[in-house]
Amino acid sequence: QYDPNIAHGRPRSAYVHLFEWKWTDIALECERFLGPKGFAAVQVSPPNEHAVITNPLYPWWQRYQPVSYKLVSRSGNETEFIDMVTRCNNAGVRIYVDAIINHMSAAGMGVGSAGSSFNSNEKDFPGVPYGPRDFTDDWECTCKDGKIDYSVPACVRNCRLSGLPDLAIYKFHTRVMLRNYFNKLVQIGVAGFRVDAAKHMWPIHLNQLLASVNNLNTQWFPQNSRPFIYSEVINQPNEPITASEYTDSGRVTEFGYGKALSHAVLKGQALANLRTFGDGTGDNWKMINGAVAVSFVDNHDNQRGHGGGGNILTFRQPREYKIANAFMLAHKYGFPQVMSSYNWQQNYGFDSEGVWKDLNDFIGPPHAAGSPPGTTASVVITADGSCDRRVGWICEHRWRQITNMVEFRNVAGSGDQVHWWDNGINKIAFGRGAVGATTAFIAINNEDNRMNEWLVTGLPAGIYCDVISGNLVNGDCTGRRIQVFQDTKALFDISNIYSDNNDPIIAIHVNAKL
Ligand code: AAO
Repeated sequence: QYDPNIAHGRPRSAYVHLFEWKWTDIALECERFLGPKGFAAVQVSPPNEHAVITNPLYPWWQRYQPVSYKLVSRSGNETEFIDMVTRCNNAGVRIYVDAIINHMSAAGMGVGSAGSSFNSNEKDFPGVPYGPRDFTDDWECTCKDGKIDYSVPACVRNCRLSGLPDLAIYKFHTRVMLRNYFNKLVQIGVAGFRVDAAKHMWPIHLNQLLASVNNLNTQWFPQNSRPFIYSEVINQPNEPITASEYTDSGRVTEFGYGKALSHAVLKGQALANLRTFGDGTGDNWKMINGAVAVSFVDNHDNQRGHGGGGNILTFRQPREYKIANAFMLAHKYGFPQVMSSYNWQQNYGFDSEGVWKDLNDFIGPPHAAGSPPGTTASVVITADGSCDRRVGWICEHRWRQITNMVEFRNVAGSGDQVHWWDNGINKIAFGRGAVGATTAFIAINNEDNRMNEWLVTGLPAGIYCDVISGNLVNGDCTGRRIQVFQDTKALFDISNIYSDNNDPIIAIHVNAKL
């Protein structure tokens, strides 16, 4: 279903991907931060047993190589997982599981993170159990030389993605195993699933499987609630497989959103053009309808050059990244995902096939000092509420400019985009709500000169706290104050000085009114 199963009590309208975080850290984060700050949910890394890969050393992508559906992974064990889901639900924050169901590990003979032995060469995964008959037969693959040709749907769907043994999800036993896995998670209290590599499965098979999953746990969800589904489909305009083939079972990831937004913030085209971004008019920027989309600036793949290239903004360009996220969270389109990353040392060079890339794009999450290799470090929160950079977690979701825009979005609700203003190039502003009756308003100056404009905001008169430069604390604003006059006009004076603590954005809303 499209509905993200948000907790009742207060509006929540964006979720965060806590990439590679441990379950114990996520439980704490739900209680101390995400719940109070109005985040709707967390996408967690795959919780099931995965291959343990040592060449390269413990890459993050080992978690995309399932060995069984036992809930023991680099992020923690089953007890910790259950504790996290329980505590997050109780804090009003949902858990979405990254479900790797298209394939199993290709790591040869080995032992997985829960201790199950496997032999991928024989398609033997006794921890599930799966045997050769549960996979697509190699003869069914119509790709030339077994290499995926994205212009041929049958090849994309009946062959191995990156050499990973391809599960036949339509076969009886395979489907029972997958359904049991989903049902176990639903029973624990999980609210939804990201369907990894959906493009590589036939939509009809996926629909059948997902429809067979149980209703959500009534401890936290109303009777007959269905799991929220979003399928990962890297939609390329030039490929025959389209995202809309996957909207019967739920939303799809709209990769075009972050790509076009990053392009605009990097001045590849005018921000002013975003006036019609994804609003359904014209060709809708070749994006899927926002009501069935998950939007994001970057994800765990394209922030490191995997599966979906393009010039995507990431935490490495903080000023531009904050502009892009502020725009996304203010903008009506989709159900947005905020990325929360860890740092790694990039190392550009030619790989063995002569491709210029970051040779360190495999590096896994921060390592816990003094622990065995492959052990993930805990997140450390510093006195100012950010994550300790020395450990390596970036925690973009804790950047004030991003956190506070999540609240902006919650306040804006389903309000329309109104009172749009632009200077034709890279200064823009818009409100959310009805004409003359908005609840939130944002202005962005992405130019090398000052913005100094009186704009109609549609907001009630009064003094507002700019939630980009500060917070409303005990009725006082730690950032800039913006006065809205009776005619709903306010002065947006945004300098062009480049520094990290001078973001070229002003954002105000009725919940941060003095
Ligand atoms: C690892 C190794 C491999 C090895 C394999 C098996 O890296 O060398 O062969 O193990 O031993 C992650 C990693 C993989 C890793 C895998 C398993 O990214 O490197 O492989 O775990 O450990 C396609 C899929 C999409 C997928 C994406 C990565 O369609 O579903 O590749 N994303 C998900 C996850 C991802 C994960 C998996 C799936 C697997 O998010 O983290 O992989 O569970 C085209 C297609 C896309 C395609 C890309 C990349 O796009 O449209 O569908 O994504 O190619 O192959 C231009 C091109 C266009 C291209 C686009 C993006 O626009 O014109 O053709 O750029 O590159």
